[in-house]
Amino acid sequence: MPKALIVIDMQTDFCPGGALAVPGGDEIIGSINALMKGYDAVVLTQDWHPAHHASFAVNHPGADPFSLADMPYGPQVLWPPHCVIGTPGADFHPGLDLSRTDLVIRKGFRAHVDSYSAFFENDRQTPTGLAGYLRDRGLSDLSFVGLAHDFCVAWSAIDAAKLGFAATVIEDATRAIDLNGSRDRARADMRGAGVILE
Ligand code: VGL
Ligand code: ZN
Repeated sequence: MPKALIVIDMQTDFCPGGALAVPGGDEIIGSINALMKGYDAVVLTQDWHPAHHASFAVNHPGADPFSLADMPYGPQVLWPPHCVIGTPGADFHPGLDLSRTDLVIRKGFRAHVDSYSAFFENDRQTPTGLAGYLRDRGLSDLSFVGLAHDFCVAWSAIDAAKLGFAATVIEDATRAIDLNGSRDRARADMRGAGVILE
C-alpha cells in the first residue's frame, strides 16, 4: 500500500520560544526528517491564521487564553495568537527538511472557523481537499507525526480513519499541549476511531 507521512504543523510558533509553544516540540524534528525517506509521499500541514481569527482569545474581549468559547459549530478553545499569515511564527521550523515535501496544505485561514484536522475544518464539514489529493495519488496508508499530539495530530488521524485510510500515529515523533487531560483523551479517542498508536 503506497504510504504518506503527514507532518502536522511543525512551525516556529509551536516550538519552544514560539507563541503557542508545545513542550519539547523541537525535539522531534530529527526523527521526522529521518522518517521521510521511508515514505512514497510527504505532506506538510501549516496552521495559517489571519490576525483577526476567531480562535484567538484577544479577539474575544475579556476572554482568557485557554478558556472555551461557544462557536456556531460548538465549543472552541481560545488560543494565544499564533501562526499569523506571513509572520515568522507561521514558518516551518528551520530544522525541518523541506526537500522531500510533495504538498503543503494550509488550514485555519477562514476567520470564523478553526481547523485542527488536516481534512476538515472544525465545523466538521468544510473539507481542506487533502482526502481527494491522497486518493488521487493512491496513498492509502498514512502515518501522522508533528504538533500537537492532542489537537491537530489527533483530529487529523481520527478523520483519516473515518475516511477509510489506514491511520497510524508515531507517538515518539509528536508532542502534546496536554490541556486538562487532553492527551489521554486524545489517545482514547484515536484508539476508539481505529487509529493505530505506534
Ligand atoms: C494547534 C491549537 C491551535 C495544533 C493549532 O497544531 O495542534 N493547536 N492551532
Ligand atoms: Zn491554530
